[in-house]
Amino acid sequence: MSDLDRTLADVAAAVDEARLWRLHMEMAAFGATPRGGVCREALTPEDIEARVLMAEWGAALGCSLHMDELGSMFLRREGTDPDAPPVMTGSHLDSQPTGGRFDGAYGVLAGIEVLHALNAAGIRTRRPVEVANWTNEEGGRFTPGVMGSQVYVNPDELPRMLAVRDAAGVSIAEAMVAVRAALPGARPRALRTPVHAFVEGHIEQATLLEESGNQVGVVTGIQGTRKFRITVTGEDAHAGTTPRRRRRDALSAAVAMVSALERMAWDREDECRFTVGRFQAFPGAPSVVPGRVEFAIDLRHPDDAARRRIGDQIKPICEALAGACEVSVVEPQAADTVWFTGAVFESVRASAARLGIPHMELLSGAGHDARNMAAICPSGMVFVPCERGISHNEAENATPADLAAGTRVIAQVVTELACG
Ligand code: HGY
Ligand code: MN
Ligand code: MN
Repeated sequence: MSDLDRTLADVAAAVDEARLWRLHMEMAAFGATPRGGVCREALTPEDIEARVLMAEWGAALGCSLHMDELGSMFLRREGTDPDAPPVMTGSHLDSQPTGGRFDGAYGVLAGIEVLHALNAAGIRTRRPVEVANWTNEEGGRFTPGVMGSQVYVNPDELPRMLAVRDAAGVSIAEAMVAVRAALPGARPRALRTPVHAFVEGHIEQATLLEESGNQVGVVTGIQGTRKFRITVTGEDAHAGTTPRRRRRDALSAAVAMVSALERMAWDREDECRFTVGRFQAFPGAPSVVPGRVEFAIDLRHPDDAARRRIGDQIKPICEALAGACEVSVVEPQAADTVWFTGAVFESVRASAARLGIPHMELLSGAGHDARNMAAICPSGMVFVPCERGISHNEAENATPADLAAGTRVIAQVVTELACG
């Protein structure tokens, strides 16, 4: 057995299933909801509490804490070569408003468990190892999502993102004041600081692993996405006195748009993912004809041409059905399908095989920070099953054994690439 093989065996053996589960349960306390999920939206007090706990865990493990201008955090374990770009793992601690205990948190906590395992096995890597917590992956409070990693690789987007405001009118720049105050020991991290490789652990959020009896997913890529924000503007009017012929009813027009768009996006293969996840009528009073409707479209498809064809029809269909109203269609975010190839993908696949863990290759339907990191370094993902594929739902669940199996793979990938 070579020295590296022995080191990889040691770090995987040092992953502690019970400790990893405890990390999850401690983290899940922040933003815990009565139905067993979490509401820990980006830069809220609950998110800040989670960040402080992550920083405390990192300090106890001998790591330094770094933070960039959008609040993404990096726990850094030094290697023998401090100038070498780090091998990075991690994900996000923010959640959807009715999120689960594992979406995002798993990737961060698996990274922290890797730090424990490296320390327990007494392994010195050449490259530094870093565990990331990317700001605002979910995009519920501040849109768009996957924001922290997007700004990290595209620093010129920082001013636009700092100015993004939530529904209460609070900007990210304003919310960041409390984050910095809570993490005074964080050292500044320049955006787009070089990274040698990035591997992200995540629950699958679908059922392929569970249905096939596999414990680890070797992720081949992330399907492309287009996000739209539609505003329909009519005129508030009295529900009792305004005849139909004089109405500029924004709700009636918006409902016709959504129905027509759903028909347009319907595909026999059930590959297209067309979602209207937010639909708000204003002023929202029962006896007022709505003068304004805002709704969001989340369009995803693995085939770039199909997504382009479907997405390009959205604006014309909305305009054709606006009637007496005006309609605006903006597209704040779009990303093509990204394919994971190269060192990280190969290392994930080799590690699952080496550890004898039942595994399969699969494409991610969900978006992740690894999509953005693939623009600056070899990137990849390790999936673990979640119960019945349920996610973005408080009932989200996973098993300690599956979480640990994925973490053993992440530990070997990080160690192999950091020793190289
Ligand atoms: O929406 C997504 O794909 C991710 O879970 N935020
Ligand atoms: Mn996620
Ligand atoms: Mn999510």
